[in-house]
Amino acid sequence: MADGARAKERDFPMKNTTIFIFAFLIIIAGGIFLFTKGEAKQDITGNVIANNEIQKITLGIKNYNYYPNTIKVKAGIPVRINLDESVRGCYRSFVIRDFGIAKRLATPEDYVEFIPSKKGTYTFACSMGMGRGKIIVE
Ligand SMILES: [Cu+2]
Repeated sequence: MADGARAKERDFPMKNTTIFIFAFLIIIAGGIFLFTKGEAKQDITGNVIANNEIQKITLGIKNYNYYPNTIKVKAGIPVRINLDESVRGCYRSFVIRDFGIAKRLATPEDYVEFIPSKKGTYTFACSMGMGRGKIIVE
């Protein structure tokens, strides 16, 4: 019986290896999925950091638009916006017309900065207007 089992193993050595590799890849894929999901969550909750010196906002891309696409900031405190690595192409050309901002943010480290002096609702967009959102200054 033991010989029979060993013979079976020898007949299908590739099959076992293939199954192992598949299982391994599925685990890796699952890990990457959870990891990137976790990152996206951080962007949502940790978006605006107002320490009375600067309000930092990181925008990503979701459903072909900036995410979040409505942001709230406090008037009179500088706002710094950068775009994470999910933002590509013309979405990296960032425009806030009301504050005279039009800049290509080539990397996630690049940013635009301005002081939202007046309360109100303003529009931000990419240079072609495909992606757009609102900045509510309170
Ligand atoms: Cu665009």
